[in-house]
Amino acid sequence: MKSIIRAASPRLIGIAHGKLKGNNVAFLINRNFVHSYSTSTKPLATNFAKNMVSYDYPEARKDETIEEDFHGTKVKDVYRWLEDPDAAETQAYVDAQNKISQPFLENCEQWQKINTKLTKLWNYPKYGIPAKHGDFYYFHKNSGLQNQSVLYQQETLSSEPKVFLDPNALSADGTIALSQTSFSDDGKYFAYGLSESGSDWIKIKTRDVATCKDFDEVLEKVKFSSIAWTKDNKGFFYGRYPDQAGKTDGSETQQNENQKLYYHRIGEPQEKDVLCAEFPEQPSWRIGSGVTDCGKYVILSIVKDCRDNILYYADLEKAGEIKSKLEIHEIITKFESDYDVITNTGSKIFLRTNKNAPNYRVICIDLENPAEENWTTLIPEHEKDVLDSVMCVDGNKLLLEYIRDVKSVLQAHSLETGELIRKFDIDIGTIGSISGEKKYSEIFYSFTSFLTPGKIYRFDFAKPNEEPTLFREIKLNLEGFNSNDYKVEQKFYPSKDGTKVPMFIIRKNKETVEPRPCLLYGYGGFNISIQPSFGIVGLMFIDTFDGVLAYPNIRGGGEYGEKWHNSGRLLNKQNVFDDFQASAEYLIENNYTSKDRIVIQGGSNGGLLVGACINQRPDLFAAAVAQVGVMDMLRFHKFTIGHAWCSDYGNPSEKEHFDNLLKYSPLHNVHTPKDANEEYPSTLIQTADHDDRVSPLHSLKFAAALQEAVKKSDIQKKPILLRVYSKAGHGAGKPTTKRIEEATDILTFMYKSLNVDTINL
Ligand code: X99
Repeated sequence: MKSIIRAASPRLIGIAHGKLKGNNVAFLINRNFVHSYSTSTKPLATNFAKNMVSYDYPEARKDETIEEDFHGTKVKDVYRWLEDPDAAETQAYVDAQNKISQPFLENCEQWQKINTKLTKLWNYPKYGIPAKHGDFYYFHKNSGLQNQSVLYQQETLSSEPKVFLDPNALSADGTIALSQTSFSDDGKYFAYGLSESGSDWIKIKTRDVATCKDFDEVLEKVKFSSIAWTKDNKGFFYGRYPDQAGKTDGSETQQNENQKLYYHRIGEPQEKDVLCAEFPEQPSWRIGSGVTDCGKYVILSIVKDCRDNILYYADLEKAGEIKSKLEIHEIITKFESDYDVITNTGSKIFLRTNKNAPNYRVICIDLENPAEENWTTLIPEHEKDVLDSVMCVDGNKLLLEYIRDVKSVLQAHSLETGELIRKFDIDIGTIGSISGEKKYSEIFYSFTSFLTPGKIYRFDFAKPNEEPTLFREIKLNLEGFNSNDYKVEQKFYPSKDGTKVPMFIIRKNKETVEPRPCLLYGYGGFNISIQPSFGIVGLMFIDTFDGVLAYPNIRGGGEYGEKWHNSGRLLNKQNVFDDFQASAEYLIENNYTSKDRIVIQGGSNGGLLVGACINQRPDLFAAAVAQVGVMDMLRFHKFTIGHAWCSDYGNPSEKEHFDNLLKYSPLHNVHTPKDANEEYPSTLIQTADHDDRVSPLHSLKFAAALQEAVKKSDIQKKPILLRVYSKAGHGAGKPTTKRIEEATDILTFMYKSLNVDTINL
C-alpha cells in the first residue's frame, strides 16, 4: 500500500526480486481500479438493498463436453470458451454483462454526486520524493487530476523545476503510462518504460538528458524486467521475451516463458542488443540484474515463481566490451530463500536474506568463497520485527526499514560493524519510499498513514547532529479535512484457530461505537504487507456513509515475516479466508458494524479472497467487490505469468494441491442458495480487457457460474454484476479519469448494496 510517492523506485541497485514492490503490487497501491466512460441512460432503482428486483443475466452457453481428469477426479469446465478473449461469443458476452452492470452503477443521481465529490477531493497536488541523478534532482508530481504524473527536473532543491517527461502528452486519454525509469550512473542518459492500457508489457525508450531528446530505438517485448546500467554509462541490461504469435498488447493470454537477458547500447537498434544470459531448459525463469555500486560485477537474480531466488555473477571488468554471453558464476544455487543484493566492498557482497532467518537478516558473502559455511551475519534477524528493505547510503551506512506490528521503523547501521548508528523518529504509519545512494550522504524518505496524505523528509548523513527536516508536505485542497475528526485503532483479534491477527479500524472520532457501514479490505498472500496508507476513497466512505474502514493483516502477507506468509499459502491457504471471516465476526461482535452493512473488497489475490469468502460465508457480508481476481484455481497456471503463483497456490498437477485448490477455488464452489443464509451478497466482479497479470477470463467464468447458480434460486435477490473495463489492466499506470470513474462505481455500488442510513453528499 505505497502511494504515488513510491512512483520512482530509486531504492536498490536494480535487483528487487526478493520482495516485489512498486508496480508489481499496483493493485494494492490503488485500491480502486477504474474503467472507461459510460454512456448508458436507463433509470434505476435508488437503493438496491431496499428495492429488490430480479435480473435478466446474459445466457452463458454451457459446453458439457469439456471435462478434465485430475488425479482421478473428473472436473467439467463448461465455460472454457470464455477463455478466448478474441472470440466473437466472448466479446458479445462481455458487452451483454456491461449492459447490465453499467446502468445499474451509473444511472442514478448518487453516481453523479459521488463522482463530483470524489473529483473534488482527489484534486490536490501529489509529489514523489526527489532523487539525484548526475547534475539534477528529479521528482514525480501530479497537479491533482492529471491522468499521469509528470517527471520534473531541477538543478537544486529550490530552483524552478522543469518538465522532463510528461506522459500526458503521449496519449489523449492518459492510457500511456511511465512505468519504469532508470538513469545512467553519470545522469547523462535516461531509459524509461512505457506501458499501454494497463498492460505489463513495456516499451523501453532512451533519452539524452542534456538535450531532452529521445534516441531512435524502441525496445519491445519487455516485461518483468530490471534496467541495470553499466557504470561506463554506455548501456544497460534488461529482460526480454521471445516473439509470440498473435498480439502482444496485454489482451492475449499466452504464457510468459523463456525470458532472456540482453545488453542494450544507447543509440543502437534493438536488433543489435547482445544476448547475455538464457536458460532454455528453464522456461519459467525470470532474470533480474543489477550492476554493483563499484561497477565491477553484474549480479543476476533469478526467480521462477513469487518467492526465493538464486544468484549468479559475472565479472564485467574481465569481460571487457560486452559482445556475447556473459561468463556467469554461481553464488546461490537453490531456490529456498530470498536474497536481495544491497551493496558490495570488493568481492564481499552484502545481502538481505531470510535464509535461516524468517524475519530476514543482513549477511555477507565473499564471491571468491561463496560456500554457505563462509557466510557471515552483519545484522542478525530481529526476534519480532521484519527487516523489509535495506539500502546502502553515504559510503558506509545501511538504511534499514523494519515492519513492527505492521508499522514502519527506520534506522541506520554501520556497513562495517552492523552497529546501530541512529534511529529515525517515524510516526505510526508507513515509509512509502526512500531515495539515496552509496555515493551521496543525502537521503529522502516519504511517510504516509491513514490520515497523512504524505510527508517527505530530507536527512544528510554529513550533518549527523541535525534532525531530518520536513522537506515537503502533501496536503488536501479542502479546508474541511481535519485529521482530528477521525480515529485510527489497531486491534488484535482471534482467528478461527486462535491466532491473533492485527487489524486497523478507521472511523469518525466519536466516543461511542455503534454499528455503521463497514468496508473490510483484505489481500492475504505473496508475502505482501498491507501497511497504513492514505486513500481518498476510504475517507470518502467514512465521510459519506459515516462508515468504518477495516484492514485486517491476515495470514499469507509478510507482516510477521516468512512464518506469516507460510501459514497462509499452499495447504494453509484456508487460514487466509478464516482470518478474513473472523475479522468480520469481530467487527460485528464489537458493535462496529452489522451483517447487513459489511462490504468486503479485494483485488488480484484479494479478489480470490473475496470470491472464496462469498462462497464460504455468504451470510456474513451484505456486499462484495472482487477486483481482477484469480477465480479458476485449476487453470490459473496456464495463462501469462500465472505459473509463477504456484509458490502460493500450489500446482494443480500435484494431487495434494489439486485436492486443496478444489476445496476453495471460487469457480468450483458456487452454490444455488436454498435458504436465506445461503443468499450471495450483492456482488460486483470487476476486470479489464488488458489485464495480462490476471487474465479477465477468471472473472468472466466466475460471473457466468455465479449467475447460472443464482438464476435457479428463489432466495437470491441481490445482484451479481460483472463489469469489464476497456483500455485498462491490472491497476498499474491507470489514468486518473479511469481511477475516479471506477471508484465512483464502487462507492455507488456500496451505497446501493448496504443498509446506508446516512448519506453526506
Ligand atoms: C507477480 O506475478 C509478479 C510478476 N512480476 C515478476 C513482476 O515476476 O511484476 C517480476 C520480475 C521483475 C520485475 C517485475 C516483475 N506477482 C507479484 C503476483 C503477486 C506478487 C501477482 O501479481 F508476488 F506480489 N499475482 C496476481 C499473484 C496472484 C494474482
